[in-house]
Amino acid sequence: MMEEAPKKRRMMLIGRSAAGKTTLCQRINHEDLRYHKTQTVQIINQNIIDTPGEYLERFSFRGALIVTSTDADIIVLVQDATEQGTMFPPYFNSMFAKPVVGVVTKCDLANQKQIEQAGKYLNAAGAEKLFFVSSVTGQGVDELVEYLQIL
Ligand SMILES: Nc1nc2c(ncn2[C@@H]2O[C@H](COP(=O)(O)OP(=O)(O)OP(=O)(O)O)[C@@H](O)[C@H]2O)c(=O)[nH]1
Ligand SMILES: [Mg+2]
Repeated sequence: MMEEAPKKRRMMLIGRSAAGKTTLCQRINHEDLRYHKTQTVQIINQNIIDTPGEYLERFSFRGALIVTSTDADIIVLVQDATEQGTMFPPYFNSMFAKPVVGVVTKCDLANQKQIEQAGKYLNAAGAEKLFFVSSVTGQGVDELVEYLQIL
């Protein structure tokens, strides 16, 4: 029998525009942080699926999100700590037949109350575990990567 190298797990990032999905990818991959708007689904290093915010914001893209999620092992909901409100409806996790975790981004810009509120939105959306990160300072990113086992 042929031995196969252990397959890397693949995560899919979902969150509204400017939530910090692409910047988190850059931080995870130790790249320079530079802003560019994500226009279409991007597969990065085989282990991360980065999606444009529009896939969450526009209801007509929901089907595309579900189809894309079949290529992922784990779904990561990304919520900006400084955002008022959320785009994630309650039980959003039930759209996917995959484990769903939540990441609160931009913790470097937010106060404790904002960070807690963002976590509540993600819990309501069905995230089974939460991570609190800043892609600028690197806070929380190693813990996330270790949990996801994507590297
Ligand atoms: N201070 C701070 N800024 C961040 C953080 N994460 C992202 N940003 C900034 O937020 C802006 C949007 O970040 P992106 O990562 O491009 O957002 P996105 O979720 O990929 O957005 P779309 O591609 O439009 O869906 C950029 O200017 C980032 O520099 C963070 O943790 N801290
Ligand atoms: Mg992006």
